[in-house]
Amino acid sequence: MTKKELELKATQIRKKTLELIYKSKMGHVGGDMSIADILTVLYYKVMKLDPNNPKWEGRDYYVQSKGHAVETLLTILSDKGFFTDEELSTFGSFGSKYIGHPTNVVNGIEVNTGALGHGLSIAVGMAKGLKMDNKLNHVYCLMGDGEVAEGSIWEAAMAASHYKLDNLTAILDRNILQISGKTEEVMSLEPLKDKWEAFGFEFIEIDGHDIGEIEKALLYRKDGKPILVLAKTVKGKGVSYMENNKSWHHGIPNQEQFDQAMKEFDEVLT
Ligand SMILES: Cc1ncc(C[n+]2csc(CCOP(=O)(O)OP(=O)(O)O)c2C)c(N)n1
Ligand SMILES: [Mg+2]
Repeated sequence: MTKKELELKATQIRKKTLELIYKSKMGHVGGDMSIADILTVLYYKVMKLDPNNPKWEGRDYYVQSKGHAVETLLTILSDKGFFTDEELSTFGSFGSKYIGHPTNVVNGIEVNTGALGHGLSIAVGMAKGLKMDNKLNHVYCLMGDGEVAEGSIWEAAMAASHYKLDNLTAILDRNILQISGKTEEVMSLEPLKDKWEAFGFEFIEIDGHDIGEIEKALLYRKDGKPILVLAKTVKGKGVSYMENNKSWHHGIPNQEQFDQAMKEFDEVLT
């Protein structure tokens, strides 16, 4: 896919994600919108995957540590053909396996996540295991910025550099907000570059909505070192009234707000 096609795909994914949230009346919309470009590049350009064979041995692995933003991931997985749109339309209803956080009973999802702070440890274990088996598969792990206030993230980071896991790319969705406000007010994180470098990571900072920068960063490799991609993003990206607004962490739009968002997406798509 070209850069232009990926940009359009990301907007289509945002639109479908919001339709899913609106219909099911649940979802973490702000964090979904901030990761749409990153996940689009990962799934349509970067990762080796086979939707017809989700457990294919040659696949790359994705761990979505910020599990609450599952709606974007599920929308992409259905669009890629891991399951049908019809199956996904049961999202959030009683008995459905398509629920508000990632679960590994869903085709294409490797691990259950949602209790924040655990994904990087799981990804480290995967990357270490692959190395022990002399496999070349790559592991990607996406974390929220509020999430990295969890101490377990830093234990995982220590282990990643100790084991020289250069088959691991961690992505930090730096949208500045967590559930209750700005990260720097709730639990200050900066200087993130110094911290990740001190923990032995190769640090790359990008605009998390620039398709070209995302692709370059996700394909970057450094011998003997895990990589941390700090993606500067906007929570609620793509819907004007949601952008940078903490009240859209998990809000559901009313009819008027939904129509407005669809209009804004359609303007980008036409
Ligand atoms: C261990 C744990 N504590 C608290 C929560 C509740 N919670 C869900 S999302 C969230 C905020 C996360 O912020 P961030 O990582 O910045 O994600 P964003 O939505 O901004 O992408 C919190 C505290 C949780 N899921 N897990
Ligand atoms: Mg955040």
